[in-house]
Amino acid sequence: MPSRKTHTPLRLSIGLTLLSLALAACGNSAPRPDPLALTLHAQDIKFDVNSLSATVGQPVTLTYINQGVIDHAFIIDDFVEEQTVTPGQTATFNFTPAVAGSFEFYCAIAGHKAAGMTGTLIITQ
Ligand SMILES: [Cu+2]
Repeated sequence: MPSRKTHTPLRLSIGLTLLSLALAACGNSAPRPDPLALTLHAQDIKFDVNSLSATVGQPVTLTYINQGVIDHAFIIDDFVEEQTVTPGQTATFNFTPAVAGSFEFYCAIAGHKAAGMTGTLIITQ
């Protein structure tokens, strides 16, 4: 019957979806903690906070909002790659701290770090 055949692609699609969900579940042998949501506002010329805290092994989602009228950037040396964020733009940085310690974050635009756009990301066990 032609009407039965029209159902087959839908069933196949659902089957593949369930299979991919099952594979995704198998990939995570250890339960991962929920991501930690951090927010940092860049202004002209400062950050709204100069200290951020995170935990080893917990994924971080850092929302970086440029509230200023000039370009700002975000970088943590050897940790988060430099990215310029234009006025009004929001950028999201995802990373998972692997070691404890204090890491400097700053604005990579020339002169901004010296002007005070710097802070510390504190990672604890
Ligand atoms: Cu800046």
